[in-house]
Amino acid sequence: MILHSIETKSRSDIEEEQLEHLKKTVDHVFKNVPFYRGQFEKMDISSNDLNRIDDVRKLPFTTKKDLRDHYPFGLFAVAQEEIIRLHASSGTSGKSTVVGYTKEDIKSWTEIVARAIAIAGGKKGDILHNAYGYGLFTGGLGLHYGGEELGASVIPISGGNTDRQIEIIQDFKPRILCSTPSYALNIAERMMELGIDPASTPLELGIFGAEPWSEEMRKTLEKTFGIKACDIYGLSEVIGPGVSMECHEGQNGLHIAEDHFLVEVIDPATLEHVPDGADGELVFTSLKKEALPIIRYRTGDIASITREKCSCGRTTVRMSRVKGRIDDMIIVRGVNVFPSEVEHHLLQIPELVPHYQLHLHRTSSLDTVELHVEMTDSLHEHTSNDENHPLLQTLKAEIRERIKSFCLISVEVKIHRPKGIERSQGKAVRVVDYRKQKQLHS
Ligand code: DLL
Repeated sequence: MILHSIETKSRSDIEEEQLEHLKKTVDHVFKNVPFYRGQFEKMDISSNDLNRIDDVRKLPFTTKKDLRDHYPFGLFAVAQEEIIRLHASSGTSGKSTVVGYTKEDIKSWTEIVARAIAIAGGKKGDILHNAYGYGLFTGGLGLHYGGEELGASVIPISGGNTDRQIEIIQDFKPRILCSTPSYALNIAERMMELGIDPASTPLELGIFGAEPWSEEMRKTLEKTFGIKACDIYGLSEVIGPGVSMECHEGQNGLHIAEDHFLVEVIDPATLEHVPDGADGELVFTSLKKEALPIIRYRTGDIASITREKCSCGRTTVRMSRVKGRIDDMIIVRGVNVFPSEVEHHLLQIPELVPHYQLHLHRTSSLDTVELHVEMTDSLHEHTSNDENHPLLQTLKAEIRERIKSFCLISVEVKIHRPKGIERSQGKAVRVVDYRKQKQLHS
């Protein structure tokens, strides 16, 4: 295992390097981005006020709204002819956010992702099946360039056309599968339908991310494919995949590429910092980006961080799995729940397959939650397609009880027959909010 120099530095050395690049980034945006210049002038702050890394707290936050307000290129810090790539994230409401990269940015990102794949246990000579979507989404091209840089043979299959994916996996014998965890499950399920045991493929490693997933989902994927599954995190506004990556040795938190990104964790309500180990909203500042440097970007993602050295030997800050996005948090009568927490408990029920959705409704002034789950083939056979079968009634009650006691919310359970819940080709849709749709239509 070859570690990058940043990965084993002492905390003070890491912070010294970060401070130097933070100052440069602040000067860069002050000079080239009117939005930031305006903010800094209003707050009477410049890079001269940054004497230690914690002084980043003196700087203003950037939000998704700021990016949208300057759609498409308003926050870019270089001339258009310096931009060699554009990506965009779709977003469910409003305009998408557009991100740009200079030649140097693409070089950095490529190196970051190559490192990430290596952290997960990938190496030169591996065949890498890249089922992240190619296009404006950063997943496909991000993993593609990183894989090539590492010296892997990249199969640029993109998402969708699952039968073709399976044929390629069987014929090309990749060691690494890159996709969203929900799409990996979809591939496994289709393999089983075709009479192929997913564990019989040569796959040894899954690099899964781009959506929240639970520890139970990891176990399911590892068992089904007979692989090690590692979590990759990133977001287009910060760079794309590779902002952090879980190591295959520890599988205990994701190592942040601290030479490129400075992380903070805040309470999203008070905007105050929370201590290490406590959940809060992740905030990132880019340290080396040219085209779209970003200052204290509020990701909306909930996780915690630790600065403890990892068993793999790396000293870089690790973040926990992302529990979910603040926007996806379900609030029912004062109780907050993330879909990933519901997933964690659902996946412990052997009669269910790992596909589910939460539907939110509003009846008069009360919010209600329907939990849609799907039974296994064998339960379906057992219950002979009878919705009122006592086994299904018992299962419903068990699910309701379990969610009530662990997640503290009451849900109405709907059990679907096999394949009754829509499968994802990319990011899974876990929450469908009919409350908003109602409001839109009324
Ligand atoms: O999803 C980048 C990516 C591609 C990451 C491939 C990993 C693999 P966006 O489309 O901009 O970028 O979406 C970013 O996805 O703010 C999180 O809410 C969510 N997300 C990304 N990775 C994870 C993860 C890509 N490992 C948004 N766990 C982020 C949980 C994740 N959520």
